Amino acid sequence: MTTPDAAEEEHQARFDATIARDQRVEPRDWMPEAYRRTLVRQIAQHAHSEIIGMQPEGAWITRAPSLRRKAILFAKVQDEAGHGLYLYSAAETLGADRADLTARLIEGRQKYSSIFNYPTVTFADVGVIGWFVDGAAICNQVPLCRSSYGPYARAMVRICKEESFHQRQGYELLLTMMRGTDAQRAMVQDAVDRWWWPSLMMFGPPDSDSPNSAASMAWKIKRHSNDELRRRFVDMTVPQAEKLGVTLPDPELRWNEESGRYDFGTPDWSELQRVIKGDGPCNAERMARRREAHAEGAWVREAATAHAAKQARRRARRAEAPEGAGV
Ligand code: BYC
Repeated sequence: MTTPDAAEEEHQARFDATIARDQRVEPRDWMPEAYRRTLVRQIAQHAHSEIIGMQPEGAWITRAPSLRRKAILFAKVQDEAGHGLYLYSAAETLGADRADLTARLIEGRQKYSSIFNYPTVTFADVGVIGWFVDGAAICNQVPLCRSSYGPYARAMVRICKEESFHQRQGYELLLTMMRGTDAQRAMVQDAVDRWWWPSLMMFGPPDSDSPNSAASMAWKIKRHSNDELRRRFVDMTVPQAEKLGVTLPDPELRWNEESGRYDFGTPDWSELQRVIKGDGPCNAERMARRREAHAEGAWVREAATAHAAKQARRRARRAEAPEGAGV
């Protein structure tokens, strides 16, 4: 007879082999509790970020300068709601409860990305969010399409396709503004100056200060370190800035012939810690709006629950009724 310890060891060995062979872990499979908890933490934070991330750009839907820009922005913000929903569903495959995850966000017990705690002051911010924030999201999330947990990796495939459209719409908006007036060009440069450093912070603390990285990389949830992804983002974005005709606000930014990559300055890590802890320019506003939206949606949740209960009662009656009774 197999003892509980031996069974646990066998499960662990099978899990380790799955990871070593670069195969996917699926919801039906045994997994270590710490792996499951790490995934729920990361996926929930990611989902919350998509939902809170609707706010900064959503604020410009009623003020978009043309019908075309309004339609594009509407579509983008709706996509973000969709991303949140795929991700909450992925978390549910790990046994998490969506209502509980939402409660954790609303009570400040779970995080969301620091980047959404900065204000969108002009319409150029909409373009820069598309270019930088969605660009950073692509750098971070394309490798997550190969994440070891199947439902997360599969959700990422569609999300990345949509992020790619988001990034292009942002860049195209900025190209249009740069072809406009001096005032419009100044608006773009100002938005670039404000969003550059917070965008670099999206990738998380430096590797030397990233407590979750070692385990997440060993489990192949994360495929690259925070610093490597930040560096890829800089390498990708600098030529785009040159083409656009804007300056990135980093005096240390320069091409390094030897490494074949760009060297760049150090973000203000104390600012990242402050924003993560709730003390960013818009944390209070974002959370207040999220709580308000949740309260406003209570009747929809109640109606959906009542409807589901009614359907279940009907199904039960039908199952009990003799054939042909017509219930
Ligand atoms: N903001 O050990 P570390 C989007 C936390 S949505 C806040 O390196 P990890 C979009 C971290 O959670 C973009 N918190 O952690 C939507 C951890 O705290 P806990 C969202 C941060 O998990 C709308 C602690 O700091 N993307 O693209 O190994 C419109 C230590 O960090 C941040 C994702 O969520 C931060 N920036 O690595 C447009 C991607 N950075 O949990 C666009 C998925 C770190 O221990 N997530 N923290 O209390 C990831 O790839 C990883 O979770 C991270 C952090 C790279 C973010």
